Amino acid sequence: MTNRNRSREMYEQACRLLPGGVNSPVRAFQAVGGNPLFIERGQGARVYDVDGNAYIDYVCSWGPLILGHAHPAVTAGLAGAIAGGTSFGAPTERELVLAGLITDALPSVEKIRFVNSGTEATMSAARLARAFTGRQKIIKFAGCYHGHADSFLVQAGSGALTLGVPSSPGVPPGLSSLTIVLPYNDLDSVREALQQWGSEIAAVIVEPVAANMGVVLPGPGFLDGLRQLTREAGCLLIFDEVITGFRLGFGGAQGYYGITPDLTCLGKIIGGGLPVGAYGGRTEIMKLVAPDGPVYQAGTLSGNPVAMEAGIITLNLLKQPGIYQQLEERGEHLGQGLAKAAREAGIDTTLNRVGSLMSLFFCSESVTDLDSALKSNQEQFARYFNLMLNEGIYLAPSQFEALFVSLAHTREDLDQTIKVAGRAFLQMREN
Ligand code: KE4
Repeated sequence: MTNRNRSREMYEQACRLLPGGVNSPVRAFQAVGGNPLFIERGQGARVYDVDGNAYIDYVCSWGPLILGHAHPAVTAGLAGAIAGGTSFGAPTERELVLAGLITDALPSVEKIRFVNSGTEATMSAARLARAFTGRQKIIKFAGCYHGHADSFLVQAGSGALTLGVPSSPGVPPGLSSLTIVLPYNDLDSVREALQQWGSEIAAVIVEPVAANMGVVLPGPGFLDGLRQLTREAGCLLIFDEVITGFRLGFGGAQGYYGITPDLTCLGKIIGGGLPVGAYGGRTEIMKLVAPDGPVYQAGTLSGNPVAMEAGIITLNLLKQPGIYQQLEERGEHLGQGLAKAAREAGIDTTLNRVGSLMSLFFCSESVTDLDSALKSNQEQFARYFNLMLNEGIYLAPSQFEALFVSLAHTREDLDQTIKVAGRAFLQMREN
């Protein structure tokens, strides 16, 4: 058993100062038991906890660290940026550079606004869609997470087509009733909802590859169908690409699947590990955003030059030829290895993967929506998580999160991970 005494001591102190001892709930290990690790530093594919233990890291800060930790170009670039000051509350050239990289990569994004998180991006996109259409209702999908803005902390009401109810205290029922929650991959439910509420729907927001119920891929025709149905209904299609943006390819999920959304929300990778979010779309819509137009949205640190620098360096490296082929090869090797190891140990698993983004569910059926994801054996996942952690493999501490592979993960790292997983599955079979 690895020594984690300092993490434990720090967590006890943290719990006196921070709700749940963390600054974001999923970090608290509540789904897998035990105390969270306190991380001292990261380097490449590894993180090191305050007790000096090393782990091959597949959380990658929940997606941003696609280059791995402390990439030399990023740390050098940040040192240079910081030397000139950290924030001015005024336009800087770095905002133009990152905006140019993103708008060149995503043709559907003619104009973009930087914010500080994915939550701000989706919250602002929803406000903008409501202003542009003059409508109030939003359709989202069960199991998709779009950050913690009130309009999205909503769960399906009694029936799929009923109006949403708050999924958190503090969210006004009056607001949540403007959100309709439908099953992911269920185009018929979208068709019915648009028939029932079409003239009131401002937007449909979707994770083009869902990654917050575990990874769930869009079924054949799902995204195309959303594009067509929203166009017919006169509402906007919002792609929440906070995770998929620059993860699936340099053109994001919209490039990978060939769909043109009306608005795109970004985060994570575009900040290279620093706090950056963004929303964007065609000029016809974005021109409504203040100060061009009347839709208010603002932020003290929006477009922060140091954060911009991290994003610029990261995207410039991702733009190099062959990068996404390398990520695909790594993802395929790891995914196939994990699935094979589970199969050989007689443990039922389902692997959902696209590129370097994947989830291993502990169930035998396919996972295509939240209901099927919830059939996964969460106790088995918790046992798997801890067996892996004790052998130096750091996975996301929840069945309903994703596994991220970075460019820093070597073949040896992946093979070591597969070997440890094989031992874990055998132990799971024994008891
Ligand atoms: P942030 O506000 O956390 O930057 O982004 C919210 C968000 C929006 N859209 C999607 C598709 C997202 O996945 C997220 C945030 N992702 C979670 C991980 N599943 C962040 C981890 C956390 O909440 O601590």
